[in-house]
Amino acid sequence: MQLGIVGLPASGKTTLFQAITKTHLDGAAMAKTEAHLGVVRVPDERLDRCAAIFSPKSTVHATIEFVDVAGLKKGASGTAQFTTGFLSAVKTNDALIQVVRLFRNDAVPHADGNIDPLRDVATFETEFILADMAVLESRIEKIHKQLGRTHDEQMKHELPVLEKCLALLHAEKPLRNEDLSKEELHILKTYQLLSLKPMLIALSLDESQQSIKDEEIARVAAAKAGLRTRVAAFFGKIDMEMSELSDDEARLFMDEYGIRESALDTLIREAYALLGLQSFLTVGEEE
Ligand SMILES: Nc1nc2c(ncn2[C@@H]2O[C@H](COP(=O)(O)OP(=O)(O)OP(=O)(O)O)[C@@H](O)[C@H]2O)c(=O)[nH]1
Ligand SMILES: [Mg+2]
Repeated sequence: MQLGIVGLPASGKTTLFQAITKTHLDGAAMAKTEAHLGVVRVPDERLDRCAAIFSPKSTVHATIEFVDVAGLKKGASGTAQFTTGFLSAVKTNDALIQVVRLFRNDAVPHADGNIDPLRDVATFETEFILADMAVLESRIEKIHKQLGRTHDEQMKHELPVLEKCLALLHAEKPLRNEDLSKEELHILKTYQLLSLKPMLIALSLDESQQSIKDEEIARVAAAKAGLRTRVAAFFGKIDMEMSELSDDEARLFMDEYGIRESALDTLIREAYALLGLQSFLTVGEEE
C-alpha cells in the first residue's frame, strides 16, 4: 500500500513524514523538490505475540510506503497549482493524506495569511476537481470524435459514466464520496482520477492545541467527511521528537503530554478503515 502525503506549502507534511518514517532530513534534503519515500512496518501487537509463541525463523510485518510529495506551489494567478511532478507522483498512490495546518508558527507564516482549515481543504479540492475535469473532458471529446467515425461498443459503454462523473465535478463534488458501482469504478480506473482517491484529512496541531483537537476534527468532519473521506489529527512536532526516542521513553513522553496515540498509529488505523483493509495473520515454522 502506498500513501501520498499532500497538502499546501508549509502545512507540516515533511514533519509528519519524518515522524512516521523515523528519518531525519537535513535542510538541503528538506528543500529538495522531489518526493521523499519511506517504508514503514505496520506495528501489530498480535503479530508480536504470535512471534513470541511460535518463534518462527522470521517475522514479517505488513509494510506501508509513505511518499512526501512536494509540488503544490502558488501559481502566477495566485491560485495553487499542481505541477506535473506532483500529478505523476500521486497518480499511483492508493490513498492520500492531506495535511492541513492548524498549528501557529509566526516564523513560518501561512501563505494565505491566516489559519483556516476548511478554506485550505477547499483550495486543494478545487485543484483535484479541475485536474480531473481536464482528463475527463479530453477523453469525452475523443470518444465523441471516434464514435462519429466508427462504432465502438466499449466507448459507447464508457461515455455515460464519464459524462456522469464530469457533471458531478461541475457540481464541485469530489468523486471519492460518490456511491459509484463496481462497473463504473472499473471504467474509471484507467484514468487515475485524483478526486476519486480515498482521502484522509490530517489536521496538524501544535502541542498547545490539545484541548481543541476533538472539536476541530468534528468541525472539519461535519463539512468534509464522506464515503471515502475521513478526518484525523496529529501533533507533528511532538511526534517528530518522539520518533527519536526508544519505545519506553516514547510512552513516557506521550503520557506526559496526554497523547493517546502516535501519528503513525493514527494514520495506519485510518488508512485501513478508509481502504476497507483487514489484516490476517499466518503462522508457520519458517515465517
Ligand atoms: N510550531 C510548530 N511548528 C511546526 C509544526 N509542524 C511543523 N512546523 C514547522 O512548520 C514549518 C513547515 O513544516 P514542514 O513539515 O516543512 O511543512 P511542509 O508541508 O513539508 O512544507 P513544504 O514542503 O515547504 O510545503 C517548519 O519550519 C516546521 O518546523 C508544529 O506542530 N508546531
Ligand atoms: Mg516538505
